[in-house]
Amino acid sequence: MSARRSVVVLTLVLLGAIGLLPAAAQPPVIDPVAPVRSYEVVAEHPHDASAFTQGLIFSDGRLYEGTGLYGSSELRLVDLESGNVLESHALDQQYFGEGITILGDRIYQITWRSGVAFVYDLASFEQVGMFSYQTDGWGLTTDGVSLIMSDGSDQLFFRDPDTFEVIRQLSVHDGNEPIVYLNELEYIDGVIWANVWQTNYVARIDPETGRVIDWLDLSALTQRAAELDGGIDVLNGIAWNPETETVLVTGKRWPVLFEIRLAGEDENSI
Ligand SMILES: [Ca+2]
Repeated sequence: MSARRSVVVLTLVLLGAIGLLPAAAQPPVIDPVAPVRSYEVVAEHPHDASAFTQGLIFSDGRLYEGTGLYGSSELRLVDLESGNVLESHALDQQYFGEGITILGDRIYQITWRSGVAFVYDLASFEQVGMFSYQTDGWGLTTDGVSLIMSDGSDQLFFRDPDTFEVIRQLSVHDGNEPIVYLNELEYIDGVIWANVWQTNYVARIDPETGRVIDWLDLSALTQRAAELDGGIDVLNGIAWNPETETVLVTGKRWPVLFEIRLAGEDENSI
């Protein structure tokens, strides 16, 4: 090894050691301890294949989507049947949009690395508030009382919707194994659903203990989306439709949004 190359290697090692380099680009390997639940696909809906989906929520018969990337991050109202964008609010290009959720007449949207959460009026998409926080922002949902946020680690943060203060923190684990890269979230009938970034797995998490109750392996959906469009990115986006008791799932740049239902037992029981 030349002296110059040694310096480069040493520099990279030092940068890696102090956390300035991204973690190895290997997707996390999920080796489920908890059972893997089966599901059925109820319907396929069109989805904007240019949308870098980061947040998804269905409320009062309406589908809302948060998209990411610098310069193309938006909050959207989307027509489920056609996939058309009905309304949108663009974020300033310095913000990379992430998870969204609705509580009362407010929509909350977090950002990836800006430490900023936006609050909008649900009906008008007009910004009515703003909060700051210290971590990355990845996914967001609500149990109807607190906001629940992921930051790419194994931690979920329960936050006061009026102040954004952390009320409680939850360590997510399957058996004894911490589950990192928790991404898009959805609170469904007392269970937190979470995409695990760069995998096809969705963890269903007990909000009291952080234990993974069971898993969904959505590889078949990713495969189907890839058949329709070779340019897709990862699975991301979970929304609950309480009227049909179905779950809407999609991914970043997926041309399709799937409507699924847990199979094998009543989805209200865990
Ligand atoms: Ca969601």
